[in-house]
Amino acid sequence: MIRGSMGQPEGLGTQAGNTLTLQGGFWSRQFTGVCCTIDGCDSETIEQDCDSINGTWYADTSCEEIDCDLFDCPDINGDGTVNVSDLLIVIAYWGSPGSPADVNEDGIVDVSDLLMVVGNWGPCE
Ligand SMILES: [Ca+2]
Ligand SMILES: [Ca+2]
Repeated sequence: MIRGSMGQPEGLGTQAGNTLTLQGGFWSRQFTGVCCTIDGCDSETIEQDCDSINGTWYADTSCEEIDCDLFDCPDINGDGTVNVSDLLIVIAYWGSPGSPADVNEDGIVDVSDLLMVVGNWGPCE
């Protein structure tokens, strides 16, 4: 098993699209996601590389489709701080599609959005 020694525990965050395939006896890595960091969006990354630079990785998308600024500061109610108010909005819209609480813009409010709020706790810069 390649995975499991670093990064988030299984079941937390986005694990979809992680692709390690055995081809012709060699492990080949497929670049099927993008990585949002405080510096912006990196295209053609894999999850492990993104984890190593403390980025947030998204499968099967492109930098054109993702707004990384929101990832740096998921301030849902726009008061300049990520705090319990934003957390409560995520909980209030849990499972809802098309909500402003869908901070990672994957179409649903779920644990990924919750983790982004918790992981960016505090004033926006
Ligand atoms: Ca806020
Ligand atoms: Ca989401």
